[in-house]
Amino acid sequence: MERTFTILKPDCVKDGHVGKVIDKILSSGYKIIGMKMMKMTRPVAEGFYKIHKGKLFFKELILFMTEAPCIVAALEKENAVEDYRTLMGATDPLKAAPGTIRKEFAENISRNVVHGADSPENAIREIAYF
Ligand code: 3AN
Repeated sequence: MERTFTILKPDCVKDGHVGKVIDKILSSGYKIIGMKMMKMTRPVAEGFYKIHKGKLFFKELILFMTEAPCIVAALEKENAVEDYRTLMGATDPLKAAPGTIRKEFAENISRNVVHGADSPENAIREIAYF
């Protein structure tokens, strides 16, 4: 059994999409191993996204991730990481496939509702970080 890590981002919480997104996660076969609501501080957000430090969108990304509470969660199922990337859809919701979380709920590439780990190794690291 594999684990992945997700964040229901501040736009997801503020815009009232949490229930529908969790419903999609559960109906896709995930078991929720752990979940908490938190408001990220700037150091926590910067640490989490440190691979993007120096990119043009970094400052905007940190402001966004700290603007309101989010929900962090560890999810479990077979092939959890890859299947969750599929369930989220492309980073840019305009390019996301029909039926994906981002296609249904995301406004744009900066405010895209969910994060999902991109490898099993990063999933373990990200779960430990939170
Ligand atoms: P994903 O979340 O699909 O793995 P990453 O890891 O490339 O995408 O980017 C992390 C986050 O940074 C995205 N979820 C999005 O909020 C933001 N982001 C990525 N690329 C851009 C961009 N070109 N412009 C603005 N924000 C971006």
